[in-house]
Amino acid sequence: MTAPALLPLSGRRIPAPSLGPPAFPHHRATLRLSEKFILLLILSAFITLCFGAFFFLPDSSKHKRFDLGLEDVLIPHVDAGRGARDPGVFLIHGPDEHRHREEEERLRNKIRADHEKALEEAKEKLRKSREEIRAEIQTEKSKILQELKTKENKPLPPVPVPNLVGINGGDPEDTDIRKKREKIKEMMKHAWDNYRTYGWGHNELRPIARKGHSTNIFGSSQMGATIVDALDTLYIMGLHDEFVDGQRWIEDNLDFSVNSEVSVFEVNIRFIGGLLAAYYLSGEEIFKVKAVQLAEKLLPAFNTPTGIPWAMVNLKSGVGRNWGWASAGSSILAEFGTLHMEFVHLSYLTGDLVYFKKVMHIRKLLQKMDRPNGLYPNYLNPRTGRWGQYHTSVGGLGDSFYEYLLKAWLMSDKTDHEARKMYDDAVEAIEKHLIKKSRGGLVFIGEWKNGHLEKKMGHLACFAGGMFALGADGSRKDKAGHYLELGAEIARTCHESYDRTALKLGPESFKFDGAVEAVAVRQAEKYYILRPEVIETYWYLWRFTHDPRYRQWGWEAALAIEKHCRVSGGFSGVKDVYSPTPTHDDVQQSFFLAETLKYLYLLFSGDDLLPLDHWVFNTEAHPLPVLHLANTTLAGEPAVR
Ligand code: DMJ
Repeated sequence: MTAPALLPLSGRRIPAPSLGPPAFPHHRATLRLSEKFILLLILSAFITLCFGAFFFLPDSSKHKRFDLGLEDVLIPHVDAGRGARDPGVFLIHGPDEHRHREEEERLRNKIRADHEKALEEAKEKLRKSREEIRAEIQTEKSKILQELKTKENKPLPPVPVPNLVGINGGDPEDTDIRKKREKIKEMMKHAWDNYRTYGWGHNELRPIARKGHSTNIFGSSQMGATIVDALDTLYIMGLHDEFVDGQRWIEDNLDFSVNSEVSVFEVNIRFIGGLLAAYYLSGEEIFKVKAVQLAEKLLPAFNTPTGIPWAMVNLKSGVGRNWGWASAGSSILAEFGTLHMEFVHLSYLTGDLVYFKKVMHIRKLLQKMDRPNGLYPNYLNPRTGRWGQYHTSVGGLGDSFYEYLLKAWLMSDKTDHEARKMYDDAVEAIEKHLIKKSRGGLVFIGEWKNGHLEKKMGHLACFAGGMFALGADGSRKDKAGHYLELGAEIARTCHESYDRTALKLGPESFKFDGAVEAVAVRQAEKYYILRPEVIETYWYLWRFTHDPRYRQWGWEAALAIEKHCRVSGGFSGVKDVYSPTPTHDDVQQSFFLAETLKYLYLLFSGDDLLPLDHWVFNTEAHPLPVLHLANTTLAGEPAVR
């Protein structure tokens, strides 16, 4: 080996002395030590430099370092209220300044301590040989694998099954209604059979291309989203061969040890919700086991400084991150706020409080936060725990957070009073600031954006008609009649949005602007992708009022879907509901089988099928039984079984 040239800090190369054979026996070791010493020197110089830059640069330069990923820690605080520098950021006001300065100081100390720890660890590593390091990694790997194996094989504790009332039946006496229900079942068969033939195992179906389809919410692997999402609909419709077929696929193929980055929210509502409902309805253990395996894979998403989960998580590595489009690296209210029902059931079924604690932590954190006008903004930064853009909506980005507050209360057999209070407070603020009546007398829910009300309502927001009706009983000051009426008004508005189109199907979003009422204006808002929300609201209103108009409106929607969305290879969304000749988007969404067809089927069934005092539907229409949690306030204690 030739002795290397040494590189001093000045950069001038000093030739290594050419002394022939080593002058002393530890020459190789000495050289390795020198290399380590230099490496250490460079490392410490770099860290000192970073500290220097952080502490001695003027304040403004610190605030600009967004690209270092410290933006959330360093968002500037100003007294002047919103909008002064970045209209998208909800700023902190004067009285809180002291608290925030302390918070900054605490964060700075934490960063300093982390750096010192990292330096120590680096020094420690340098002291070890390559073989030692390799062995350490190997041991760590086997330990994790062993832990995983033990977890996967661990039998779940036996739990008393809650009272499962009305999982079959609902046969209508009226022949006409019976026929309608049969027709919906036939539509389900058509959707399922074509998926079975052309898309089996894929997440969704392209009914025209007749092949599988997927989107980034499901990650990169084939997780059979349609199978899992459709199981409980198959079950309640009595399609048992199809149900068993789906069950076999899940037993043999559904594997969560995949290197795939999925949406925590979507996987929770469709997969965990779907598996739990299938378990409760059928009693087949496999669904419970799979639900728990998947839930364990989602847990690393909660490893953020605040405990507000990332929007996405890699199922294999556990690495999480947020959507690139979300304001200032934020998590989304409707995503991290729509985990509660499933996670409470997971704790109930496993006896492991970890799930319950995660969602209660989110709730507690939200309770502590300031809410402008009593409204919850849609964006919350999981690093800093501060609101992002000041945008509130009962449609996309916000919707199911409110739904889950109400349903947490219902699901706890009305013992979770904290959830009910949060729901009541939120609805009062929504009514005050977001709900308006158009000139033509249509009640709509607008969106609060950057200081003003946008008179625009999304198809997604139409679910709220059903939510208001569901929450009527138990409302404050005995305003049950008022909320039922509000739900009916929203149902009427959403029906108008369908009725004012050529296809009698609702647009993605519609406006209330001058002469324009309940009509989409922009081309990009004219599509219908087989969404359920309007039919969902009809069903809840039907259950609470038995007013025949809801069955009539539901039937109109079913006929329109049959006429314009049905193709020989399944059902497809349409791109423009105002064009009499529909263009298809060639996607059969999994929620069409989970929700749209289920709500239609229930609309033409008797109330004894899945009665609402025993079942609560998650936001993907998966029914979960009410847990009679008497004697517990759900405030951190295990559910009483
Ligand atoms: C479904 O996945 C759920 O209903 C979710 O809460 C909102 N969007 C879709 C259906 O439109």
